[in-house]
Amino acid sequence: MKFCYFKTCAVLMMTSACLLSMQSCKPKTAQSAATGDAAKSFVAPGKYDEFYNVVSGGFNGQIGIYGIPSGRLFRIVPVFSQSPESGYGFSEETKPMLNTSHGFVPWDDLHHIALSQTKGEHDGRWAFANGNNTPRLARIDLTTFRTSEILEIPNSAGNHASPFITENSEYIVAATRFSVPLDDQNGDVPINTYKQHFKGSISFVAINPASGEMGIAFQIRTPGVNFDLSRAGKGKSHGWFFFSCYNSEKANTLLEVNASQKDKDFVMAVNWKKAEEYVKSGKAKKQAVKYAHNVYDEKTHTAISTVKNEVLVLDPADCPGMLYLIPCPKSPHGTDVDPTGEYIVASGKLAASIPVFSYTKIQKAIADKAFDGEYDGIPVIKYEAALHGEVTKPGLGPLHTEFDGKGNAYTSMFVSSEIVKWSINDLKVLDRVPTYYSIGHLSVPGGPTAKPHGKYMIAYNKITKDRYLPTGPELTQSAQLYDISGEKMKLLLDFPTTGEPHYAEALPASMLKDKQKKIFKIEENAHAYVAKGEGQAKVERKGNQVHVWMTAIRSHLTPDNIEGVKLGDEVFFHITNLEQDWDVPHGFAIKGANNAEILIMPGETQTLKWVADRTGIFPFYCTDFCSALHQEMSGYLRVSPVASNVALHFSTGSNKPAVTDEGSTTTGSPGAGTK
Ligand code: K7E
Ligand code: CUA
Repeated sequence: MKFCYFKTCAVLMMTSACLLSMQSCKPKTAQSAATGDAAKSFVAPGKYDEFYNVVSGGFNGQIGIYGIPSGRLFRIVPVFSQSPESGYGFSEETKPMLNTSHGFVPWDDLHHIALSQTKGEHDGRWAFANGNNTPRLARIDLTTFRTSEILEIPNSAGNHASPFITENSEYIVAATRFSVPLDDQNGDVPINTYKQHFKGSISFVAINPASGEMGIAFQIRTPGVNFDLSRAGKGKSHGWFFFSCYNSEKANTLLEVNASQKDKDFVMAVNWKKAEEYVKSGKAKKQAVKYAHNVYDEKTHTAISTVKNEVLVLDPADCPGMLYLIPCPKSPHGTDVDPTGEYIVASGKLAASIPVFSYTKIQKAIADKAFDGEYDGIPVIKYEAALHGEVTKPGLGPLHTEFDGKGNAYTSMFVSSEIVKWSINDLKVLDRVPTYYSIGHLSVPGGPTAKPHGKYMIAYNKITKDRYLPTGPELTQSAQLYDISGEKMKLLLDFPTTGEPHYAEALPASMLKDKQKKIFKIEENAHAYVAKGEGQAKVERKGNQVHVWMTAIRSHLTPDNIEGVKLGDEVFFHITNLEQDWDVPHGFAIKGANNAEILIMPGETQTLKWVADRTGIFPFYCTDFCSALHQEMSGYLRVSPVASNVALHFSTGSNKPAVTDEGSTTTGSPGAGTK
């Protein structure tokens, strides 16, 4: 790791080694600037935070829910990854959530959050997130903080420019990071035929306004560039989407060098209202594909995975006026639209300035045909014709920009490790603060909406180094909270995060806190194996499967003695939590289970599969300390040899001897029940 030192006011005094290597630079002010202003981030014991902060977990495939301004962690929501804490992805009911066309994929790399919007403002209904590796989108219900739905994206490889959302949640988008041969073609081609065979793809995923359910409305086939990030237009630019693309060189090796050859890459402007018209008029062609769509049903407490076989595809060659390219220096990363919808800020990682484009000028350039030729048949708008202006000398390695709704923009600078505040109107730099270290995304609550909630800004840093007590080679990830209510930005707090945070969105606590689901009503439980009372508890054999309808209530499991299971049997423990009080989950675990515990919420049924791999006695127990007699909340399962004639038998509270298939009782000595 190379370091360079600079004063925060003299950004240009960077060594060229630092710039070339794109490594982080350590601000010289590191210690002195980190005094903080603890009072402003202090939330007294028993008091609530002002904002819920929904934070991507990066390569842990989860989402973290934090309070702002305290930085306290409230919940980890498993999305693309199995969770041993809740049993998500381990229980029989939730395994289908992780089904894909590749089979069961229990992990992904989650980068971006999009909160649902109505009229350009947060509406507090759903959070959406992208799976970057095996391309997927997820929807999280903000009344349960659980993953409700996962949709796989075909014709994609690396779902990075995703899931950005339109101002009325009409669509979220999913644009491929890696161009690849299309799914219905033989992809077994030489890699050096990239230019010929590799294509890009942007999916428009429609959101059902009532249920939130996702469906791929159409895809747009694009040149074989790499899509990085995106934002929807809003207000006057509603109906448009803006995507940053790099690798306009279409390089397929040593991208570090070969995809940075050209002076400019592109921002792709997509007129999606026009695309909708083309779909309506029959311009879209059907393509055979295969992708999974997984939906969790809160009534049956079970997910169903459906495999779909078709997408509608628009070819830009058939759809004039749908796509335009705007030249953008150099390897743009974030593309962000200001609250008014007029300005589009593109952050070129290797650029010395930040170009700000004007929606009005883009429209005029299109009307005037102010083009600089074409790229793969798509008109390229003249840079100057689209440009509002450039922020000059902002810092090094601009990545992402957020807004405060007061005419200011805040851009994260990866290389120079700082946040730069500038004025959208005159493009003047107003303030800069160091970050510790190498900031990636930044987030202002409501920052990507038409009405930012302002007040705070959170930096999500890529490198932690000396900020916390060290923990061996792997250090915690780190976020920092800044006060942006005044003219100058002020650092308030460092707080660690789980996974690698990329983007996050925060919304006022008042939008969510009073509509949280507290229990599932037991009378509405439509699970196929529910036991709505202890009287319905039972054990049944179907071939080598044994199904246990078990109930859990403080402080016993029913049944708690089970005999007659044979070696090799697959035992399905279907456990219904009979509690109807908030905050009383029960857990379930059994020795030797090849998965995890399951945690069952009040009124819910969940299933743990367990295979009897040896004979003997196996204790099972509740894993969540639920009452003073939690330790007593347990039971025993007996496994007998295959040839044994111990009859299937279960009980709670009675202590009768086991029965053989012939009806006589066994005495319990080893080998009992055999003749
Ligand atoms: Cu949104 Cu982190 Cu994937 Cu920038 S990316 S940092
Ligand atoms: Cu139920 Cu511990």
